[in-house]
Amino acid sequence: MRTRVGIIGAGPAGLLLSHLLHRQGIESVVLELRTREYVERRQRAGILEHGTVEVLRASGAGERMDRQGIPHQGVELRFDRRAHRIDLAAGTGGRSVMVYAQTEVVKDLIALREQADGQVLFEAEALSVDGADTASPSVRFRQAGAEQTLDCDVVVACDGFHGIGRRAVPDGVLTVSERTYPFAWLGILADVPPSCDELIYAHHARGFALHSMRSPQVSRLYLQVDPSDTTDNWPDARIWDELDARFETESGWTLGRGPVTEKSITPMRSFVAEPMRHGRLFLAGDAAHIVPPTGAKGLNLAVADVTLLARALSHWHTRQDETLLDAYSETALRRVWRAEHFSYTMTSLLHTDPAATAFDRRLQLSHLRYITSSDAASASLAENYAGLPVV
Ligand code: RFL
Ligand code: PHB
Repeated sequence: MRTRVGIIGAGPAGLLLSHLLHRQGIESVVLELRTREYVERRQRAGILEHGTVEVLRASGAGERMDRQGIPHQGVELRFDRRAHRIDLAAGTGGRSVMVYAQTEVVKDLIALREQADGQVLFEAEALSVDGADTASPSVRFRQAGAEQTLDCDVVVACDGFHGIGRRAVPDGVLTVSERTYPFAWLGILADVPPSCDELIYAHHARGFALHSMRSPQVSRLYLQVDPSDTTDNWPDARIWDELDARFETESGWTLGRGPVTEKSITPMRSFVAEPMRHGRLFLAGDAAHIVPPTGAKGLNLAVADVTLLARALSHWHTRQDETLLDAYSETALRRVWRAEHFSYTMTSLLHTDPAATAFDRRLQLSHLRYITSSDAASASLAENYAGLPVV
């Protein structure tokens, strides 16, 4: 098999890249380990930055998002048993975010690729990338028990944190920066209307909690738990009681309960591998970087990476000019590190570190009070949360 751009992974990064390239007249093949049903159901992100919304809309992938997504102009920080609203639009000259689940973005992109007769091969496991530093790289993959080779001009690894793409880069080329946290998130989906109009990020001595949503009928909730914890320790009643305790306010706010339809625990990590390129192999999205979810940045970074890359590949394709491709890693990493810093800051600000001293806890509360009482500090949070322009 031969294609111009071989893409490993049909997450948001791989699918959007394939779609954007198609619009520029560049053919690609996407190899995806899992089934279509699996990638369409995998519960993950829920918040699209302003720039992500614009990219999806401009590429013709925003039609259902504009009908079913829920625009949010603010978020709530809850601590000391009180609600404090951060006005996203006021702090950013009118930028906002959209509540539209990653599952829906993925479904929309797969449908668009299908309509255009794009090649997305499901249950096709990439095994290795060969010749990354030559002019004709290739991907060896296995589908239905048979091994095949996909010859390409360029390979883009969009295969997530556990993928094989990054590992194809020889030892010593990549610099890895990493941090783990003494927290994980227990996430649930529940068939109950959200108890709030905007997301609630709650800081509490018992630990962080987040109230998000998927639709007017479905709530998405998270609790900070120990990384070694398991869902077996969290029967539904215990989850609701713990959410009640962490979201409690002095004005008597109540959380609606409903049937829990999904439950999982996710560890938290910060990770960057740089540069995001080795010869004709490019890394994009979670394959190159991970952020803890508190800043809601992972999916948005994936979209920003492939938007840059699609532009650079198109420039190369139409003008035989590699300038933008050469600039890809440095340009993408500038945004990646801003998001790394913001995600780290939001995580440290809102979680309860079991090893924190009384001094640390006083600083944390002081920081929360500053952010929610200073226009300058809340505008800075709003600017980072709603997101910087994509290009
Ligand atoms: P993905 O989505 O992990 O897709 C990678 C794809 O590659 C496939 N794959 C392979 N295919 C072929 N051959 C192989 N050898 C392969 N190995 C792997 C995988 O099956 C998969 O389909 O990476 P991508 O495209 O870079 O997208 C990144 C996002 O998924 C991720 O950053 C976000 O979900 C992170 N995230 C959030 N991001 C946000 O922007 N806003 C949020 O509100 C937000 N909330 C979250 C999150 C992530 C979470 N978890 C579960 C980690 C909340 C949570 C709980
Ligand atoms: C979600 O809706 O899944 C979500 C929202 C905000 C975050 C993380 C996850 O910061």
